[in-house]
Amino acid sequence: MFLIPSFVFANLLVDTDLDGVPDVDEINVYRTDPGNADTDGDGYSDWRELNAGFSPHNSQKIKLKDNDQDGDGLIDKDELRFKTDILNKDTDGDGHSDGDEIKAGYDPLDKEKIFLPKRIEVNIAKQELSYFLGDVRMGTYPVSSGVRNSTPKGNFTITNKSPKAWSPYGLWMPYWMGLNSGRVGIHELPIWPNGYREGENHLGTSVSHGCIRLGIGAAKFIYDWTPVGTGVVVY
Ligand SMILES: [Ca+2]
Ligand SMILES: [Ca+2]
Ligand SMILES: [Ca+2]
Ligand SMILES: [Ca+2]
Repeated sequence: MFLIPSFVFANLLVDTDLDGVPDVDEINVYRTDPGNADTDGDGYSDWRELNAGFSPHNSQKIKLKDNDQDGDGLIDKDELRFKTDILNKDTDGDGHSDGDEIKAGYDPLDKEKIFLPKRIEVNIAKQELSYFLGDVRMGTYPVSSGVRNSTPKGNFTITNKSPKAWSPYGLWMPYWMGLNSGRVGIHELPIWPNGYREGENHLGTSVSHGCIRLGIGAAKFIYDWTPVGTGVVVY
């Protein structure tokens, strides 16, 4: 009586070329040849390459995170994370490449002009800010949050932005994004009126009055990427 379920299970995971990657995944996910254990003919099986993070489509020894097999501006690793076609520049056939859609925040799997939801998460214990497009974590930066747990935790929304805001503590806060939590926001390392910039060495430790400080470069990037209305989870 135990044979029946295992037979069904084995049937669901047909692996024609016996390389360890089921046909269904070769066809739908990795776009490798389900009838050839070594799609790119480099001597390493598709399974072995995928498990080690290498491209099974490129006979050069190149990782999924460094390879853009279809040349659409989206690396193979991100194609797998966004579930786009690793071998098709324009998965949804709307005339815009997968890479351009992700850069602009559109859903690369939907012909309609639908934005993927953007979200920011701040991990106080790790002193890190991550930004998400859809379910995909796009990147992480070190932050400096409020000393003695003065940064409020919870779910917030970006309610206003300013390229250079003035703090009641008497300093400039470049690339300010205010949260609906009162006076707290996300901004670049602050600048005193005499031009002194609070140091990068604060990143990774909580020294602010409650705001979430980002480093130079990271702050501008997040400022440009984030529209007003974006959700921010602080935990
Ligand atoms: Ca296979
Ligand atoms: Ca191979
Ligand atoms: Ca690509
Ligand atoms: Ca497209």
